[in-house]
Amino acid sequence: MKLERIEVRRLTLPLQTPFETSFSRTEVKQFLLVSASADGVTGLGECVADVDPFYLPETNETVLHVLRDFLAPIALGLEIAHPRDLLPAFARVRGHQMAKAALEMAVFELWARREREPLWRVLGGRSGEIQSGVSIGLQRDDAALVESVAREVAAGYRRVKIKIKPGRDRALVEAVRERFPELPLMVDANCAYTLADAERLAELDRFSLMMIEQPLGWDDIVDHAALSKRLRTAICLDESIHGEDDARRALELGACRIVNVKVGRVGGFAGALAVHDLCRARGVPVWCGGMLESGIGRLANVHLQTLPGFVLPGDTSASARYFEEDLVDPPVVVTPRGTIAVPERPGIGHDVVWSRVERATDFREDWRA
Ligand code: OSB
Ligand code: MG
Repeated sequence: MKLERIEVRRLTLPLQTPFETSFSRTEVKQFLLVSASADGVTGLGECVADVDPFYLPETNETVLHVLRDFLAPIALGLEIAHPRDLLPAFARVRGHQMAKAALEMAVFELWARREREPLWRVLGGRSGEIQSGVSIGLQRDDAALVESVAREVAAGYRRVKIKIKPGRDRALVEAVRERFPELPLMVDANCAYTLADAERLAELDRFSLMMIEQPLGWDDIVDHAALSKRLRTAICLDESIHGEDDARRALELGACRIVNVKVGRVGGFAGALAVHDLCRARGVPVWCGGMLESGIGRLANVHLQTLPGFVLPGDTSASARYFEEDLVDPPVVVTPRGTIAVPERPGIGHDVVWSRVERATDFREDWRA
């Protein structure tokens, strides 16, 4: 297959409620959507970069630059025998995983549509349903957080993740635990601590958390290995894992016992599959993270989670928690049992509502072979 055209759009969607973490507060979702076309078929890939470099170094602007000047020319010149060829073809470009992923995911989706197969089949997954969890941002106070948790538990979610930061950790976890003693619960610090906080983090050990996600630096592995020796709670890495090599190093050094797989952070589906396979071979559980994606990226995550190593519920939850009107029809919904049905139709498997995509678009550019 030869690509004929690659298009990038920038979209803005208001969020139902602001999402606050230790590093940022997001009120509107602004993101790039990549389309790849060949043989009259188009596939879509949603980019997880943001306007600012506060989660990881890439931004919408750096993604646009790297796509236009480096990745699109490589992809347009390539004879694609399978979409897994793209990640190695991009290897000369160092880093820029989110840019690589957005284009690679578009090609995977195009491939699935051309083959008239749901994406999960191309990825080597299965049909059925996946287990759904939620990520709850920092709230006004502990009472508001407990209320939010209660709402999600009542909706059926299988596990709850809450965001913490220094000064907003122990008391908040204690308040949630008191009300929900048996709830599968975890925390995410988004890099807000240092090794000097080890004792404070060890105080969380008594709350039977499933894991603590990314307590230390975004590019750190060594300090996490040291911290891990001082905690009973399992460490899960998010920001630190940019591909298979990072996952291997982290596991070899004992920096984590669980890995959060985000397709956009590891350069695309090929990177996600490689991390998944490595962890599975070593008996390490993985789960799929989220980046407040629209239905397009959200469904891509649903398909990925049908692979057998995804043994823990991820952060993929219902569209309605984020957007009044999603870009896909039907939107992503969660059953009262906390599961999401895996689509059976080609590609991501739900219709894209192009009128909504158009309305949300404020910039577009395309490149041809
Ligand atoms: O650390 O997992 C994270 C959102 C944006 C950036 C980083 C993270 C998150 C989330 C939300 O936790 C997951 C979601 O609901 O999509
Ligand atoms: Mg995280």
